[in-house]
Order: sequence, then C-alpha cells, then structure tokens
Amino acid sequence: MTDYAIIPQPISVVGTGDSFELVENTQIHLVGDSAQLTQISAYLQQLIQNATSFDLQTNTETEPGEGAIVLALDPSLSVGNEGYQLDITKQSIKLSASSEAGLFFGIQTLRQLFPAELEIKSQVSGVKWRIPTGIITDSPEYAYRGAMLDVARHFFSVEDVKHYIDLLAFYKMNMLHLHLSDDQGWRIEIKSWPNLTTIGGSTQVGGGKGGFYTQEQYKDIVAYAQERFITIIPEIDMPGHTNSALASYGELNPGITVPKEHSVKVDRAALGVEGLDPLASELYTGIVVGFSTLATDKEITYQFVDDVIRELAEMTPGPYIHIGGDESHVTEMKDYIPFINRAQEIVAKYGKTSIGWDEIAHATLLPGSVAQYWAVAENAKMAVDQGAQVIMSPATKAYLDMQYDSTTVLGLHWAAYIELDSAYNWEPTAMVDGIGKSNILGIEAPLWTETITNRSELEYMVFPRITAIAEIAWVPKESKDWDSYKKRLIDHGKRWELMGINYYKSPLVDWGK
Ligand code: TNX
Repeated sequence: MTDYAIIPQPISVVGTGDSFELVENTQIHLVGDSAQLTQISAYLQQLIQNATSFDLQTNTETEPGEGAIVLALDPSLSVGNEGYQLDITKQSIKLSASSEAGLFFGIQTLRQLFPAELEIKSQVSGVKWRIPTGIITDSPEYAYRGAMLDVARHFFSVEDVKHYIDLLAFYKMNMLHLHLSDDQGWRIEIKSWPNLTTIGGSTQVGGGKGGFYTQEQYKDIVAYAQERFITIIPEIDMPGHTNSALASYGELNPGITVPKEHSVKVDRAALGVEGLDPLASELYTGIVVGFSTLATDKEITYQFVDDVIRELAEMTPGPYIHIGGDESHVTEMKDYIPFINRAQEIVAKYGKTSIGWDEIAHATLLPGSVAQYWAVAENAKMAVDQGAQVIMSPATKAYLDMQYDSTTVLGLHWAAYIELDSAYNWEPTAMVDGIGKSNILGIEAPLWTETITNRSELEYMVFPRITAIAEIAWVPKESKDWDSYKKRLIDHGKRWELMGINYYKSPLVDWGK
C-alpha cells in the first residue's frame, strides 16, 4: 500500500505487499442485522457495477467464500461511532464497523483504493480491478464535517444538490447545510405562507427566474442524503437577509428600503398575487448585504417564524435548524437579542437544536445551541463562554466562494484569496483564543453563490479545496501533512477528470498531463 491515495488520510494504514482482485463472481457477504446494511450493500454493488459491469451477488446465510467482500456490523468493535476497519488480503476484503455510518465511510476508502476508472459511470474494459492488501483502521477527529450550499442567491436544482451530496460523501463529509432563504430568494415551500415561494422564490441574483423546492423535493433531498449518511441542516436566515420574505408579506416588513439598483417590482398580475399587502418590499437581485430585517416588534412575525420552523422541523429528521442571525445591520441590538432568544425557543419547541452564525452569541444561547464562527472571534468566544459549541467556518480559510488568487474569474475576495495551501494549512483549535478541541463541534465549508450560477462553476470553486477541509475535519492535527496531501491529490485529480468534475488546477500541485 505504498502508493494509495486516500483523502482524508486514514489514521493507520499498514500495507502487506500483495493485492486483491475483484472479479465477476466476487460476492458481497453481510454480517449483522440491520435494514440499512442491505441498503449499504446495494450502494456498494451499484458503485462497482457502473464501471466493471459485474453484478455482484449478496448473501447473508452462508459462510463467506473465497474472494468475498464482507461487510460486518459488529457493535462490540472499538473503532468509535463513525470508525471502521478494513482488512484486505489476497483472498478477501473484510470491512467492519460498529455502526452503519462506519461501514459507509469504509466503503469510501475502499472505493479510493481501486483504480481511478472505477468512477466511470459506464462499462470500462481492460482494467484489472485490483486493490493493495493491508489493514486500515480509521475514525474521524470531528463529529461535524460539513459543507454549506447557498441556494438562495442562485437556485440549484434537486439534481445539482444530489450531485454535490455524492461528492461530499466521497470525502466522508456528513453534514450539508442548505442556505434556503436570503434577500434574493426564498427556496423552500411553506404551505401556511405560500407567497414565500410564489413571490419570494421568483427571482435570484442577476434577475434569473429563481426557483424553490417543494416539500416533496426537499424530503427527497433529505432521504438521498440520509442514504449517504449526510444530515441536511436547513437554514432560514433571520432577522436580516429576509427581503424575499418581506416582498412576499408586507405585514412582516418594518418599512425597509431595498437598494434601488437591482430592485425589481413584484409583478402582481403575472404572479397571481393581486391582493398583496401594499407594505411588501420590492424584490432584490443585487448582492449588497445587510439592508433587510423582519419587523421584530410585531407578533405576526413570531407567528411566521413559528409556522416556518414547524413545517421545516416536520420534514427534517436531523437534529439541527439553522436560524442565520448574521449581518442584521438594520436591526437594533435591543431588538435583535430578544428576536434570537425567541427564535431559539421556537426551534426548541419543535424538538430541534439551533445553529446560528457567530453574531447569535449576543443573545442568550439555549443549552445545546451551536454558534458558527465565520468572522468575529469575540463572538465565537462569547458563545463558548455561554457553554455553546462552535462550528469552525473562518471566512479567511474555509469559504469556498473566496477566489483562489487575483486572477480567479468567479468568486469574491472580501475575506481573502484562498489558494489550496491556505485552505489546507490551518488548525481549527488555533483560530480563536480560548477555543479548543472540546469546544469545537466540527468544521464547515460554505459556498455562497452570489457569483456561482451552475454546477460547473460550483465544482470549480469547491474542488480541490473541499478535500482540504475534509482532511482537516477527519484527521488529527499531528497526522496532517501538506506534502503527502499534495501527492495524494494528483490521483484525485485523475478521478475528477473521469467523473467529469470541473476543478481548479492549483499550480501548487503537480497534476501531471
Ligand atoms: C457574508 S458569511 C455573508 C453572506 C455572503 C458572504 C459572501 C455570512 C454569515 N454572511 O451573506 O454571501 O459573506 O462571501
């Protein structure tokens, strides 16, 4: 196993110098009793079938024969909640874990050990499907390994989101935070407040037609993610970043002014909303932040928040709801604090835990609430002083919408230019004085989409930096190694070519031809 190229780097890899060859009659043997086990083996079966065209048979009754891939769920195994062990010999592959999630992550490692051609979606001939023998023991450093996609500034289709989920799963990420609302668009159907999508979802940055997920589509995304051991975290950003809601319901609007440039009159007749409250704001298609706020002094606002959170919670099996809370520049602090306090209570009432951007630390955090550090270290420290855990998303390191350098066409650079080495070489426990390992729930890399309009652009900003973030979230700091990572990345570049993924060929990596 000298030239394996696994990202994130497993905790321990011991090679034994031989190889296992996958052939047509290799079987998948399941040990353990769990419906999810069958689903995991179907996932592996499909993964292998695409390129090899082998239709591997699964069995549970008999002893594994020669040449089997064994997936063993063994609750007594001490590899941690999400850990796994891979024992590869010339005769067989044995993947064991104490949880289904561990098995799933182990499959991602296995997948990366095969020739890169495994990632081709149609039959490939002339490849020997061999993998090196050895023993791998592995488990993650952080429980929360996430990415965020802003579907509010530009809308992304269900298919695009699923595609992103597949790519995150490949790197053992387990959280996808969806930024579902912002000034420019409201992207999730709320049945009790239908204008949110008919009006609020009708446009996006630059004035495109926008879009939204029906509740059925959202549930479909959630289920797809769940099968890949990824939790969806829905965000409704409040009380700022709410113009799309204010344009949909005048009663929520305290009378804010939409920046003239890029403000768009709601076409009441075309959208079929003639009775719209005259206080409703205009739609907004620009990228200025910080001009909007909900009317925090009106009871109707809390009815609105309650309805939205209730409907969201009903279709979100994961434990978290993100309430935003960032850049509420036109909400006075005396109004902001009670608003965030009440929003957290509403989230708790529906059985969920709140996450908010670091500004929410100004409020009184409910036990369990999580603050997401992006900009202001003092806020993150205030959250920790209240007993909260923190998600690390420093804009200067983890923001996937930041340009790589001054020549990058897409993206912004208000926080920094983030070349690959900068995305890789930072240490979560060294970012904020007084915030250490036990205060950190995990790491998240947000992709804001003011300038990102489609799948190919998304991929270009995400790859390769997301792999640096995945490695920081999975690997203990002592084992992180920039030179080793750079070398392993070459193999991943090859895989991305075969997967048709558009990526930034950082000059720091020797990608080959
Ligand atoms: C700041 S990050 C924002 C977003 C923008 C982003 C662009 C955060 C909590 N707020 O509204 O999209 O910068 O990089």
